Amino acid sequence: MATMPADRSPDSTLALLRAGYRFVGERCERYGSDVFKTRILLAPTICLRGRPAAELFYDNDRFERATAMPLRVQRTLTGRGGVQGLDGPEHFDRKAMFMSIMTPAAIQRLGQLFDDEWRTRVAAWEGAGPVSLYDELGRMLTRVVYAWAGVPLPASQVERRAVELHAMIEAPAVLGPRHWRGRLARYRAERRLADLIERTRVGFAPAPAGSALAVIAEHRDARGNLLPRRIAAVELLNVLRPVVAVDQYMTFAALALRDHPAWRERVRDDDEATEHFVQEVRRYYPFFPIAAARVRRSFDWQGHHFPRGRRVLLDLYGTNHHPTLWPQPELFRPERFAGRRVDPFELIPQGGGDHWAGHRCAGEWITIDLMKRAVTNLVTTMRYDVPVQDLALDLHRMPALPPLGLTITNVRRAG
Ligand code: HEM
Ligand code: MYR
Repeated sequence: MATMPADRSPDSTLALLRAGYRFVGERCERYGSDVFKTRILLAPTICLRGRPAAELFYDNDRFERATAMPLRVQRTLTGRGGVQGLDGPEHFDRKAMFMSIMTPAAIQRLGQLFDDEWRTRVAAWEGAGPVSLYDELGRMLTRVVYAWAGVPLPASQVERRAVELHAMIEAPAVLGPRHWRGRLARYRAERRLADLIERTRVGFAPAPAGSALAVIAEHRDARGNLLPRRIAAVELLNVLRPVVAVDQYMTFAALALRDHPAWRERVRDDDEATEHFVQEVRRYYPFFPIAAARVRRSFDWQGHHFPRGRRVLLDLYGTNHHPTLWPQPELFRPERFAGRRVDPFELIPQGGGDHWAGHRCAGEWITIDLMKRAVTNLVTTMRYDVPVQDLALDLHRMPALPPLGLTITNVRRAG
């Protein structure tokens, strides 16, 4: 058996929170290995990155998810009892519920709502002074996803709901008030949405057929049971929250357009170039850092032993920046996707493997579609300036964003 390189420190939880997106990658480079062991949350943990590692990690015979996600992540970002922590047939059934919402027609409807929203907002931005793109996109996506999902949202509540969903996204990997704001936001949102599920079930809050609210409220498991209403609320939040999180990728796309202005022309009227641009944004910019699982049955891999129950972390960011998969990974080069088959274990910002059989993100197609629309809208519907501001990404912070969320000025309608 080969000796697995080991982090020396008695516990690396704080080092992970401090190092952020580069935690696994830095150590892999130091040890000359894409596998090493460390201690996180006071327990032995194996960290992995790279294509073979991703293929291993998404093998359901070897890994399971129950109890894999740290509680602080469940209490803020994902909730408890939802699809992320299920295994086997239970996972397959719940995941099918999500995938049934993601039809091409439904994705198109969401995209159309977003384009309509964009047109309205550009008119409001014109002549209105500086615009914080990230904040605007957050409110726009909140309006759009609530409407799409069939969840009522009075205009006066949009700002509050956007803040609430952002609080959940910003909380899992920080200590202090920002973490507690995320917990409180989740507690309140789950209570409110559990009530809505109940009212939908008894017919007081009818949901449009095929909407996320209808599908989740009416879903029956293999035994014919409805989901407990609190869990239905967790799953509804698993649609609302991440659609709003796409604001972050859209902001990164706007940042990339500023830094690579030649691409403004290349993506214009060119769907393939837009797709390559969006894929490179998902590869290059930091978002979901790592996925977590536990060893289901002991096994050996590449000469290393993986004991039953061991927590394993797959470095998503590090795999998207792996030098053998992505030549010059630290350069933003959308053309790297020209003629390249997108392999399910190489480009994994939203997880790897199969959408139905495994835990790969249910919203990946929505994400790509919405990002493409944002890029097209940025280059065709308006002109704007990006004033001098601090746009440095802080890879130590999870999630990472430019500190003020990208201010644009002097917006003029075009096209
Ligand atoms: C799972 C990332 C958008 C719904 C995941 C996973 C990642 C991820 C890394 C977990 C993969 C794993 O555990 O192996 C992202 C990112 C997004 C995004 C970076 C960009 C904003 C979305 C959207 C939706 C969505 C738009 C829904 C409309 C889900 C669901 C799961 C999931 C339901 C759980 C899947 C399962 O456990 O089987 N996402 N996601 N996500 N995502 Fe996303
Ligand atoms: C979503 O809302 O599900 C999609 C985007 C969430 C991004 C969150 C980024 C920071 C998460 C750190 C979690 C560490 C997991 C082990």
